[in-house]
Amino acid sequence: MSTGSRYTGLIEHYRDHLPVSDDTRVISLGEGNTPLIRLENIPSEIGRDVDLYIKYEGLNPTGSFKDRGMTMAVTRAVEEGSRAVLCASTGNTSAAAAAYAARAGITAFVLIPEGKIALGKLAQAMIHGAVVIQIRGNFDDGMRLVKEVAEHAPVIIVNSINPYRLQGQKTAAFEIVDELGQPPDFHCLPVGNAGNITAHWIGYSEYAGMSTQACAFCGGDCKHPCTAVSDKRPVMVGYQAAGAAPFMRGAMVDHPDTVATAIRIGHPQSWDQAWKVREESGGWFDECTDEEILAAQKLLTSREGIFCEPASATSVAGALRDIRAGKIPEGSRVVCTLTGHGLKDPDTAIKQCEGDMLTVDAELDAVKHVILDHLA
Ligand code: AN7
Repeated sequence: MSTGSRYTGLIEHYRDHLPVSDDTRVISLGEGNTPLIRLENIPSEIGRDVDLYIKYEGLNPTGSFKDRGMTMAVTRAVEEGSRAVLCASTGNTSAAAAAYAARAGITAFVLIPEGKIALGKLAQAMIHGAVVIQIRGNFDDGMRLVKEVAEHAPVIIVNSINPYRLQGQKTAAFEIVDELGQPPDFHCLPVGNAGNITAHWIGYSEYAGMSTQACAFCGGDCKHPCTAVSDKRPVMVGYQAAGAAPFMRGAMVDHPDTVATAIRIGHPQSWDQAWKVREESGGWFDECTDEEILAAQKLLTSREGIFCEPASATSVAGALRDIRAGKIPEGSRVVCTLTGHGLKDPDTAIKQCEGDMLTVDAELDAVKHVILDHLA
């Protein structure tokens, strides 16, 4: 069905690439179609000639990339007649599940690690009416429980072990190729469960395979860039928080810890797939300390006006280090995914800048002095 020029979400937009039929009732909040922003200040500040883009996934309806997978997973859950979905979450998956379940008129059950999810995400899960179950344990405990309980209750798991999640998320790669006309040389992502890096690889691979065929959208009679892409795919680079870096350790981590609570994950669900992505793309994994992550978050907000949550800044922290080191060479075109919006975690942002706030009397002189001193 044509909807004119109104953008109505990624399932409608990439319908031919996704597991839906003409009869499918699509559960959408207009997700996808997020900005690809070229960084203007940071590359010259670090003195490297790179073409560096941010894929700002924080601008999805619930503020993270999870919406891409959730529109697909909830659409299919509803199509299969399910009345409830279930997930474990470090926060963003629960926010997305809660919103899309509300939209669909079904129930979302979400398991979250007690005290370890950012305030905005908790607010979202609660206000959308999800049944929020805090567990005295971490995300990995929650994931284990979700798998167990789903065998005893009529619920569909909407974590990224649900294959429809990755199908939805692969569209981020489509958007990047559609916009740039070809894939970037390097694509850098934060890695937790490694679902998203896997999904991007699926997307890039599908588009590359299409390069010699007629355009899947119109049969070949259009200017759609998918007719023109080379069969090139990017080098995929995954960055983890140092306290939660099983891909660096080469083994599961039992007590993950990091300020980037979204990726406080020690037992990644897409372990094998992510190693395959690394191998097939010629990429690598690396880790960033909490200090590096927060510094990158601050750099993006203060130099480029882009506010992401700490986990998301991991991609930029790692990429900038690898660009400086020449591992990502000058002249490269690089995309970093910023997975979630900065407003998800206001506490961490404010804590970073606490000393910066001034309090003065409500008088002209006081305010004037601050401004003139500052500009002096
Ligand atoms: C902002 O919400 O796992 O490597 O339960 O929220 O695909 O797991 C979140 C993951 C990166 C990692 N950035 O992505 C959850 C959850 C943000 C995130 C990741 C997450 P994957």
